[in-house]
Amino acid sequence: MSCAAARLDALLNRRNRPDDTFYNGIYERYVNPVLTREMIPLFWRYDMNPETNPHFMERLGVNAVLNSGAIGLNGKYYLIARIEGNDRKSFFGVAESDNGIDGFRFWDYPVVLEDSCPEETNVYDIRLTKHEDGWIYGVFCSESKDTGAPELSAAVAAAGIVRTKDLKTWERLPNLITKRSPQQRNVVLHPEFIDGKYAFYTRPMDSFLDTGSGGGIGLGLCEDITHAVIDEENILSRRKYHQITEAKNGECSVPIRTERGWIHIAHGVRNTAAGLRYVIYAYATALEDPSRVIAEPSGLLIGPRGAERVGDVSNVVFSNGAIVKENGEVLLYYASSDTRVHVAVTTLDKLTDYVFETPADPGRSVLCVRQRCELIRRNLEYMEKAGARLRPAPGSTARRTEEE
Ligand code: BGC
Ligand code: BMA
Repeated sequence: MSCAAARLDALLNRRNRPDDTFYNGIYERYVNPVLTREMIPLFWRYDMNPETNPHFMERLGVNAVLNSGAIGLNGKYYLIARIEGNDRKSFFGVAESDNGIDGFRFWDYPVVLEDSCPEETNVYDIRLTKHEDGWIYGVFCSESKDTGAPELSAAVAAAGIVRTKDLKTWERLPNLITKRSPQQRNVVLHPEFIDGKYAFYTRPMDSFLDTGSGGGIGLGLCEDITHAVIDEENILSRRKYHQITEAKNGECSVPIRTERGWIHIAHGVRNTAAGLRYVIYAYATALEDPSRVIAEPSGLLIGPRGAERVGDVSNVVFSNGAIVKENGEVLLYYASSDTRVHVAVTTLDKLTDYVFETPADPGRSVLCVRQRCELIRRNLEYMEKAGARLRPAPGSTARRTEEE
C-alpha cells in the first residue's frame, strides 16, 4: 500500500510544462495530462483495511477519467470530471487545483446526484455555466435504455440539469424537453439571458447515435429552467459534407465573451474506416444577436496527436470545459481517446485572432489550393521585400510554381 501511496503522491506533485515539440502559434499543449485514472484517490478504489483486504487489491477500479467540465471559483480551478468505473458506469468528481495546469486533487467524495430519474443508467460530459441568475448550472447527458426498441443497446440520450452555489450541494431539475428532437446530447447553457429567457445550445438528433435530420448545433430558448422546455431550435453551426463536422457536431464548453463576439469551442466528427474521428473546432456568434454566426475558421483547432490518438475510444479529442483567467489566459481542457484529460493554454487575444482571421473552409479541393496559393504568393512577396535572409533559394519549388 505504501508503494501505491508513494506513486500517487509523486504523480499528484508532478509539475506540468508546455510541450516544446509542438508549435502552432495558437495554443500550447502541455506535456502531462492534468487528470488520469491513476490520480483517483486510493480510498475510492481499494479497501484500505488489511484485515478485509489482505492482498491490497483494487475492489472498485476506475477505467478512465475523461470529458471534464471546468470552472474558476474564488481563485481556484475546478474540473468536474467524467469518471468511468471498471463497470462502465460514469459519475462526476470534483478535482481542485491552484493554477489550473497541474496539482489537481479530487475532493474526498464524488458528486452525489439526486436519484430523481429511475430509468437513467448513465451520466456523463457535464458543462458548467456560471449564469447571470446567480446559480452555477451543470448540464450533462442522462442516458437510459430505450425499452421500446428490440436491440439490447438501444438507448435514449437526454440533457440532465443540476444547479449549485458551491459545487457541493446539487439540486436536480427535470431533464430538458426539446419538442422537435427526441434525443439530446452535448447541451450547454448560455451564461446570459437572451430576450429575457434561458438559452441552451442543443444538438438535435433523430436517434441515440445518429443525428439524422439534426442539422448541427442549435440554439433554443426557454422561459423556466425549473421545467425547461424548448419549442424551436435554430441551427447555428451546421454539419457539412466533407468537412470535419460531417457525421456529427456539438457544443463543447460555455461560449466565451470577447469584444468581437461570442467564441464557441465545439467538436466535429467524421466517419472513417477506423471508426469515428473527433476533433475540436471553433466558431463565433454576434454579441448583439447570439443566433447569428459571424466567423467560421476552417478546419480543426485541436486534433488528436501522438499518444493522444490511442486509448479506450481511439482517435478522439473531446472537450466540455474551458476557464478564462483574469489575466486573459484561456485554459482549454480536452480529453484524448476517452481516457485522460489534457490542457491547452492560449489567450483571449490569440483565440480571437485565430477565430476571426483564419479563413473559412471554401469546401472544395480546387478552392482550398487556391486559398493556400494566395497565402504563399503574399508570403513570397513579403519575404522578397523583407530581404535576402528570408528569400527562398532561387529555383525552389515555391518560386517555380509562382513563375509558371
Ligand atoms: C457512451 C458515450 C458515447 C455515447 C455515444 C454512450 O453510451 O457512454 O461515451 O459518447 O454512448 O457513442
Ligand atoms: C460521445 C461523447 C463523449 C465521447 C465521444 C467519443 O458522443 O458524448 O462522451 O468522448 O462520444 O466516444
